Amino acid sequence: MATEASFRPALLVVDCQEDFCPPNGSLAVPDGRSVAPVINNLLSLPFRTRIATKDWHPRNHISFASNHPPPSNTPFTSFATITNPRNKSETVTTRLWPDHCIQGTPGAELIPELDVSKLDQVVEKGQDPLVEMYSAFAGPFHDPVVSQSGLAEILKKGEITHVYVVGLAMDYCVKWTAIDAAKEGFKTVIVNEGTKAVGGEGEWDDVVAELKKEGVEMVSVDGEELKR
Ligand code: VGL
Ligand code: ZN
Repeated sequence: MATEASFRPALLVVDCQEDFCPPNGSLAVPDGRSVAPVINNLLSLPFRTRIATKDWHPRNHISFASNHPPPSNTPFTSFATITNPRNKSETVTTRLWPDHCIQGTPGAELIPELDVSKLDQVVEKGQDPLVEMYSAFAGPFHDPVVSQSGLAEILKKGEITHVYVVGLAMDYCVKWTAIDAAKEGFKTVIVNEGTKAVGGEGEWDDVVAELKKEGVEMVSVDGEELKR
């Protein structure tokens, strides 16, 4: 009897958009554009499906500091409270950012260095003005309806077993997408060279430790020891 475990991998390319890249991105991740050649190499491998995500906010999005009154409206350092629209007693505190990835603007475009011809699908997220959504699967509330992208269903329909995550930013959308992928039951792996952090290298080790606790594995494309 054959007893091989099945291996049906998917590649998730998270938020490789102009606003997350130098030199002009409003929320540029240091060295963010450098993930493109690594991701293009991965895109040519035999994944069952290759899906890009786009942060896709309306102008009035709650994560934009510009939509909040002073004094608590400083990008990067101020926070806001957001409420589950279906359960007002469920709230989370979330960081405020410069305006970024506004639907239909140049900043929301995928970067031209990315080989989009190899993508099977693009999933947009973060459209609800009242909900922050780092994970490409769902918003921060444990709610079966609020801010669900449908990504889990797409992967399950494709009988995906393993999810490889790359893109921007390691400490926000890559992290929460990977954590949700693991929670959905996929064996989840982040490719080290395919991601960069908004916070730079400072908290990198903390993020990796948190991911490990959630069952997410880090791998390196060149097989060298992961020391960053
Ligand atoms: C992201 C901050 C705000 C990300 C998105 O893609 O990591 N970070 N929105
Ligand atoms: Zn965003």
